[in-house]
Amino acid sequence: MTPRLSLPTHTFREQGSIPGATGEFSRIMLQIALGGKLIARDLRKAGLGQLLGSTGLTNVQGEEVQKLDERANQIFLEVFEHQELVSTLVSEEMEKPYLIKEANGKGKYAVFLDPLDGSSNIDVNAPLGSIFSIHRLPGEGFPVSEEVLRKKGCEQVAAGYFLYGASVLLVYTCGHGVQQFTLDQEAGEFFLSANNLHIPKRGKIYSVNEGNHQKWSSGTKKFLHHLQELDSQTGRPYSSRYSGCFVADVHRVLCKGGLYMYPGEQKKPDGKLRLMYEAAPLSFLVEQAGGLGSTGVAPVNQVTPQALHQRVPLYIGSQDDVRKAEEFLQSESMT
Ligand code: AFP
Repeated sequence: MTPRLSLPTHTFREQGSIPGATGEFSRIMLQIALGGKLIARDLRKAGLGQLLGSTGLTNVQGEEVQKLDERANQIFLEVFEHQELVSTLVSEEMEKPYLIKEANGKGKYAVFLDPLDGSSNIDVNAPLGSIFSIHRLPGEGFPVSEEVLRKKGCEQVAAGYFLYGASVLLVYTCGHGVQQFTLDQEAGEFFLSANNLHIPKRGKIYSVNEGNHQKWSSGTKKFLHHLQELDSQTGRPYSSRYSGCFVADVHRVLCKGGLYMYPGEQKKPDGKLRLMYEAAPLSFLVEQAGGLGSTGVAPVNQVTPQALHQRVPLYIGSQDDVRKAEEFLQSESMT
């Protein structure tokens, strides 16, 4: 039986194959992995302690903060506290960038986080995720201003997610393909469970909250109608799957093909998903697997952020399916 490849072994082996690699990325990945393990541990026993329910607070997004949202954010703050590589954390749960004291502004990297994605699933034991994106900062000892942090998705050095489901998965890319690791809870370690994930060029699944149908543009409505038409030659109608957790729905289309969308709406033209720590990291990862991440009119990772918590409309998944969505949306914008 081939020995299982642990995350530390895999990252150190990868590092050896990248010219000039210093091992810094490996160290950051292992710290992120520790964050995922600690969150998975708390989720497993959330119903047994005082971790379910709301804090009664609202975050910068104006959304109600669940106790586990706050706990997940705190875990990542603690994981990155005693190190000097990462100088800054940007999180869905914090309005301002968090400067890590020990790094004293000298860290070369910034980590962008959605510490717990799918919060509406917490109290019903449905899938949850964490999303991370790593950017290289321009040199050491500079003031970490918001302007410096507003970097395009195409500048990410790594991105990925944890999926807290029947198994706990870590799926990430550092620009050399997409790897999937599964947590062996007894061993307390992630082991490689899928190498170089590749998304099918086209699928038969779409993920969207159809309850918002009346709020969509005519182009979006026409696209959904297209997916639902009876046409066996093009494998339509597609099946609808929507979990309420972006990570879980994107993982499904990554494995099986299809697309996830959170369209813009008449009163919310930018939709709901945040660019820097939701849409951009998963677009980077999906593109590394041969798929696409689009705002409907442009690649997500070519968008220049105007604000750290900026939202974007999102169509992400198989190349042919995202391109078809763009056709419907762009034909509408020309009318
Ligand atoms: P929460 O983390 O606030 O539950 O938002 C989850 C999310 O960002 C994404 O994970 C889901 O796909 C989407 O929002 C669900 O939003 P709707 O409930 O509006 O469909």
